[in-house]
Amino acid sequence: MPHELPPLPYDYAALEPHYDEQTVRLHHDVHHAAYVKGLNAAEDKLASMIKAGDYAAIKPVCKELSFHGSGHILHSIFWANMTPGGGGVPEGELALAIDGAFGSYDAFKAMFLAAANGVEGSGWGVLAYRSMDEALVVLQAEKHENLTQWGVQPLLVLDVWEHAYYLKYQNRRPEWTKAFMENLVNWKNVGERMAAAP
Ligand code: MN3
Repeated sequence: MPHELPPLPYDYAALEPHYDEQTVRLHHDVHHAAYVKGLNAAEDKLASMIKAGDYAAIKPVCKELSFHGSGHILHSIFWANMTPGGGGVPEGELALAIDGAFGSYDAFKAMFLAAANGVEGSGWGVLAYRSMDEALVVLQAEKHENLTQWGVQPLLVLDVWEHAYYLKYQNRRPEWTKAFMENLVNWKNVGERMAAAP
């Protein structure tokens, strides 16, 4: 089954003024769509290789699978991680887990923003749940797939590719990441992801 671009869970302009309509439209309809297309193309190539029994092109196809597949997964989480009127602080089990892992929400927020702001080039700030030791971890992702750990479930992902913020925030990445944390995060969605994490 080919992968499909998930519809936005809100209108294009719903995250204004913190996330502008033009960027959301381009980011979802063009950039995210390209990762879906790239993932489908990579899977088509895999199917052709299996059919032909010829794996000479396996290396670039594995790279495309990793890059486009991770891009599709992270963007799908990213849209759901935001909501109009979002921000504030987490509640319930998620709040307890964050306090347990990082000491306090403020300490987590400072670390998450530092990680996102410090990504070298294009990438993501990521809060993930690691089932091996039931831990919350903050990670940076370069591109979509580099610097991760095996076996973690992304809960909160913050896109810091320039395509995610440049039209509105230009080179001021920390303004974008602060606006995301303080005005856009859907903590209910993040908590549901933790509860559902294997
Ligand atoms: Mn993006």
